Amino acid sequence: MKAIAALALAAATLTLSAPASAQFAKAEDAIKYRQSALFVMGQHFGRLGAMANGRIPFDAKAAQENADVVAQMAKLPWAGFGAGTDKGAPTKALPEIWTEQAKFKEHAEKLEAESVKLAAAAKTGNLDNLKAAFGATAGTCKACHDNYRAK
Ligand code: ASC
Repeated sequence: MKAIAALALAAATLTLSAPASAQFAKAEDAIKYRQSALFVMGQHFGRLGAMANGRIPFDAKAAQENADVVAQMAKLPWAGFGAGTDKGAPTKALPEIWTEQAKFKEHAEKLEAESVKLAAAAKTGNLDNLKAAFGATAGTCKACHDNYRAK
């Protein structure tokens, strides 16, 4: 009994501490999860873009906060692209995501890496640094969308 209780506790701890490898009850949940993560990331990324493109004044503190959220959110969507989640809810995800998994993963990792650099750039408080890192990060969004998202 003790061993079973210990195992159950270990499993619960793992689940609670690893949201990025969340298991989903059904494909629809995985699809909603990845779309939600990408949507939240896009909202925060958009605020950085507004500063980088001069549509709103540069606010170093806000930039840092938004970039930190982007860097965190960038880790999440990928758990929602598991096997069998190509359908189950409306989605623009293309079949190539599942037939070219290694390439798709490379795209995901590029976004994650650039968003970490973006957060570091935002911490410098320098608008030019932010602009450069924003452009590099946006390039990774676009590359993946061009290849793996329906128009
Ligand atoms: C954004 C956003 C994207 C990317 C992409 C970059 O702000 O929501 O998906 O930038 O448009 O090309």
